[in-house]
Amino acid sequence: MKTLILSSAALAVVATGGIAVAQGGRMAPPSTKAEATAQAADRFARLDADKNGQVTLAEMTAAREARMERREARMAAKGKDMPDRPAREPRIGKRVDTDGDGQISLAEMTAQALERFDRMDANKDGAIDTAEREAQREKRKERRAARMGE
Ligand SMILES: [Ca+2]
Ligand SMILES: [Ca+2]
Repeated sequence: MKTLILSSAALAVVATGGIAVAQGGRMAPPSTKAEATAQAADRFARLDADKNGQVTLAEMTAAREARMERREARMAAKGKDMPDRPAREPRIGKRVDTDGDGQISLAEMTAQALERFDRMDANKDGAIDTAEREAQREKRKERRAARMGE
């Protein structure tokens, strides 16, 4: 279970490539499109604090700050300091905000989740199998190593 938690935290970092959306950090990567859709809906519900059906940059920033605080509390409970990492500012990327209104709708968030799913689903059978998951994990490691080396 521990590795699972770690890998979904890593996924959250990767996800910031498109949108700096807060992932809970406890969600396993989706195995099916239905799961990917459900996770997008979950995430959307968490982010859309005022429940108006749009996620604004302010809502993303608030979610990010809450996440950082939770992480800091978790680290403190273990007697550790937060790793000194440059903070990524939340932003609403054009890749997810496809209608360009500066907010993210549920449809936009779902579309992005499915797009990511399709990228992982190398053999296009509509499911992410272990091999595909492994491949994704490797890619993630490489990308992270590249970032750290910057
Ligand atoms: Ca909202
Ligand atoms: Ca939009």
